[in-house]
Amino acid sequence: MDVDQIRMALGGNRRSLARTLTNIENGTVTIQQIRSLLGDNDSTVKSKAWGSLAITGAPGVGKSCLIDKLLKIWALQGNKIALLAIDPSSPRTGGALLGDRVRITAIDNEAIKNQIYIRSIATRKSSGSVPLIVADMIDFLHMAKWDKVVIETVGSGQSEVRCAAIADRIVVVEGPARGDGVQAEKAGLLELADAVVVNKSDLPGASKHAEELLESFELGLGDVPPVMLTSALNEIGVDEAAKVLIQLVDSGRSVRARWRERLLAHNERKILESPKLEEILASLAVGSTSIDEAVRTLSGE
Ligand SMILES: Nc1nc2c(ncn2[C@@H]2O[C@H](COP(=O)(O)OP(=O)(O)OP(=O)(O)O)[C@@H](O)[C@H]2O)c(=O)[nH]1
Ligand SMILES: [Mg+2]
Repeated sequence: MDVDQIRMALGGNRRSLARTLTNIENGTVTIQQIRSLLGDNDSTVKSKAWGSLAITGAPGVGKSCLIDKLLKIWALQGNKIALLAIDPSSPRTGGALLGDRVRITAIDNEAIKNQIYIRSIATRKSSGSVPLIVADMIDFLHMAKWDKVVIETVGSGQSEVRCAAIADRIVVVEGPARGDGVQAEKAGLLELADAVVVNKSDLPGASKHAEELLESFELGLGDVPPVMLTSALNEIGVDEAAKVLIQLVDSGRSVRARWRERLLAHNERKILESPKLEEILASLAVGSTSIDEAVRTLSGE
């Protein structure tokens, strides 16, 4: 562990920050090691304001475009914001690298570029549990005084949903209605939403979809999250969304679902990071152990 590098990162050096985050991503340093080095035992004050906000939704709904506008507004208000863009190089999203299709232009703005930090996470390279790597990166960014961390993640697939569940708040971005109502496949993600943004309001079907979403939330249990309409492209509704999102409160409705995802993520880490994993996989492959036995061994029973 490079102690000087960590101290420089915490002191505001961006190159050291990038390197430390890479080490966390590769598993060569853990957040526990960093905390014990600093004599810090997670004394983060739990305030009502969020420290991390996940922005999630299907590929192409306009998450990056919307985030670019939100970062600009929040930075101009004096916030320091880091963006962690997860899995932008996934084959599913057509291999569009961060900034490839939609550049985050907020960092080109001289007035605010020192208040914005952008980092992408290539999950395919990771051998550990991605959601918890993201959690550790958020922790380190907070330690380095990046008070607000925004996470962009595609909202399909278990690992991505779990990445979103790591954040203090979850915003689901949707597009205009495709005439198929609110799909069951999306219900799981919407269950986690503290707010929903229907983007591309310049296209037909957006307000209809916002109404459909409100109706389905009203049919469900608990409080109804804010549902907002934006056109990130034409910068319509974005100021209002920025205002609601920066002070977004935890919807009581999503708390249990979020803890379920976190519990599963921790369980996954236990398995993926077990020193016995390879050995157990080999035994399972040749049939010399049962799955029940393997689970018992991995959970240390
Ligand atoms: N008409 C319209 N197009 C938009 C709007 N917002 C974004 N787009 C376009 O939608 C496309 C996808 O935008 P992105 O911001 O890359 O979407 P994304 O959700 O980040 O996509 P992935 O990261 O690949 O999941 C781009 O061509 C944008 O220009 C909008 O409000 N209206
Ligand atoms: Mg994107």
